[in-house]
Amino acid sequence: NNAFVVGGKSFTAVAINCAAKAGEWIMTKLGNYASLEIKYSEHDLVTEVDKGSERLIRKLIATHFPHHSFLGEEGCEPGPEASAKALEEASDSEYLWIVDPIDGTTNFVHGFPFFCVSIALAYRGEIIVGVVYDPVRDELFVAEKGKGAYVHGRRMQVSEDRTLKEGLIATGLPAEREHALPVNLRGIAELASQVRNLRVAGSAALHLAYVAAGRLSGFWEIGLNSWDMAAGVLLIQESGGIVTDTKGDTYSLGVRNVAASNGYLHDELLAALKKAEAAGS
Ligand code: 2AM
Ligand code: CA
Ligand code: CA
Ligand code: CA
Repeated sequence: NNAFVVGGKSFTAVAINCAAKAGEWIMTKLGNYASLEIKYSEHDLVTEVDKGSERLIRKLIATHFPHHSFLGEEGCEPGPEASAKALEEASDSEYLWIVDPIDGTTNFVHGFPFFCVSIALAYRGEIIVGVVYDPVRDELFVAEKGKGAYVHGRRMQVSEDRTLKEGLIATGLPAEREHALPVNLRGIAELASQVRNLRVAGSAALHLAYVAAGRLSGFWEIGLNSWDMAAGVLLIQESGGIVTDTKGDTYSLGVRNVAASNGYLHDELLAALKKAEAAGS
């Protein structure tokens, strides 16, 4: 009895196939996308490549698993309220695919080679498959609940950096500039003095995959959506790391402010974020 195979079809194989096909197509459009639209604010971009990638993934999943539910970024109205509502509406699904067709659209638009496709499958609200594919480097990160996480077919393990002082930590600048940005800038100011160095590379899903792979010691970001994190969270959990919200509460699909790490320096990361939060009040 294999929880990842139903009716002879492997969820993971379909997720990998979708990510690979979408990623390959995205690369043909790098540097020559046709239309750029602004969604919610001037920091929130979408191209026809985001939409086409989502359409491709959605169709492929539907041919294999017609009764599964689907939550994709580009199928949602923009803005935090609409995405929270879409997740809420999808939350009683048995099987729910959670898809970000391009994570790092701003990078894609500028030709900065750090973006990915993120595909997760949740069963009754629990993430059971997570796939992040970086088409630039042809790196495929795959996790199955309880079965470990792999990159290039090799088992992943989080880093062994014990303290923030030895840590390479990443974050993202929130699209919402009025409230979330100042909060995160205080976090950056606090962390910058404590860590070995900080990175802000523009793809939450790929940052999470890098924590899983031991390339980053930790990551936090404010105001994310389920599709940015779902696959990456399982990658980290299956690589020995920890994911919570920025207050230290257990991760669930509705979390928007995320803190992820190798586990060793998690408390130190949370303490720094708490200090930054207090500094603003
Ligand atoms: P995207 O490229 O799929 O939009 C960078 O800090 C991270 O923030 C990326 O993962 C990016 O995902 C996400 N992001 C970009 N615009 C956003 C918005 N308006 N609301 C929430 N997250 C956003
Ligand atoms: Ca987006
Ligand atoms: Ca995203
Ligand atoms: Ca996206």
